Amino acid sequence: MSEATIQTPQRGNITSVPGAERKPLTKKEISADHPTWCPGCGDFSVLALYFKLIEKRKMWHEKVATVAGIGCSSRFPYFVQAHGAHFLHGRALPFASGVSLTRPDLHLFVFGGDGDAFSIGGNHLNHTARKNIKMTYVVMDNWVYGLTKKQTSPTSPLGFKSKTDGWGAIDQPINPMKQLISAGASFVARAIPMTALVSSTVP
Ligand SMILES: Cc1ncc(C[n+]2csc(CCOP(=O)(O)OP(=O)(O)O)c2C)c(N)n1
Ligand SMILES: [Mg+2]
Repeated sequence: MSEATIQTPQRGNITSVPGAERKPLTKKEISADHPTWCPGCGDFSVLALYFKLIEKRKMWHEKVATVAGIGCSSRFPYFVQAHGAHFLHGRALPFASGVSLTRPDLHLFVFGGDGDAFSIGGNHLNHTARKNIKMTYVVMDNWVYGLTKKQTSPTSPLGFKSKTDGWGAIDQPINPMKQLISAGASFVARAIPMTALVSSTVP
């Protein structure tokens, strides 16, 4: 490793010794603001996995960028130490595409909710998958518009009672996996409670 100045939030500037092995970042070094999610929210598990990933894969602050739209889940960039942007509702993907194309050396993570990804940002989702832009998109799908206090989202199940469907949702929910595969995403995986789309070989 060549000599370089490394910025860490806890330790300030560290000039590395040439040839010295850089230690993986710890959870303490990668965390930023205290998460403001409600107790018990599944979003915490995504954050916990993110910390593990950064540590295990030895990723460095200066090589990671996080981008999000608007929603509870989209507050993710505030909770981690990395380059980050909290952008417009549904517009995280076009913003992130610009980051990816200009900085292909970065590990780019995009975070958002089901409303952000499949509703207001649905069009961008299809085209980003089609273009196979290098990024990891994590959709934290809680089947509802959480931040705005419970409106029906595109993944809300039939009969779901919300502020916009007092008698229960009558529209068939979308199937995110089918949609992303048919749009051309190169890697798609689903877990509870999140849906992850990796649009290229990252990380
Ligand atoms: C252009 C625009 N339209 C509507 C809103 C209001 N709004 C903020 S978050 C949100 C939905 C968030 O739902 P989701 O993406 O599922 O995220 P969650 O809060 O569930 O994590 C809406 C409709 C907004 N901020 N901007
Ligand atoms: Mg949601």
